[in-house]
Amino acid sequence: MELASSGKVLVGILTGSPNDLPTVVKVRDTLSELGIASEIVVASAHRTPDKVVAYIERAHKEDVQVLIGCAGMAAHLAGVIAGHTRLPVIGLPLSGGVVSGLDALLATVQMPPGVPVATVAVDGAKNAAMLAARILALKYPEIDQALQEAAKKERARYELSADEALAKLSGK
Ligand code: C2R
Repeated sequence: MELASSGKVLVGILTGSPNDLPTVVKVRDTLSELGIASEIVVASAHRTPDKVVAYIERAHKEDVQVLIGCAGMAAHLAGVIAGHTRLPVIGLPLSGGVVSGLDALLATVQMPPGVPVATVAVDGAKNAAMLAARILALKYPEIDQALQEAAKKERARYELSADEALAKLSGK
């Protein structure tokens, strides 16, 4: 059985601008916490369309399993990726611009029937990673295990009393 922990890149993250990286790096960090190797490539469907297509071709050859397209404003990147692959594509709309990400949200989510992009919240880097992990968990039992551990940790935060949680927040 193939192991996710072999270090092979399973998730390809494309983002439309180097300026997006402070948010997009959180996708990689969350995946890494779950033991999932990923790579970030800066490529734009508008500015460097050939680079987007070349990356998707490489991702197919290298057996990358999930692609994430991150972009702000007129965010066509995730949709263009979805048009070039049958891999699952997650769209991460980014804030910025005159309407704070609403433009990117609509451009990413409103795909024509037959070309789905699973769109997460504006700047929802963590959920983009968690959704990729849930897809991968169907194939890799150790990712399913990591997701169960993460959910256990999350629940533990809710078992603290309000005073304990306040003390934790103030670093006591
Ligand atoms: P700059 O800050 O580089 O001018 O980019 C980027 O994701 C970024 O949020 C401004 C915004 O334009 C976005 N962008 C897209 C695409 N390429 C770049 N929406 C695309 O291909 O969809």
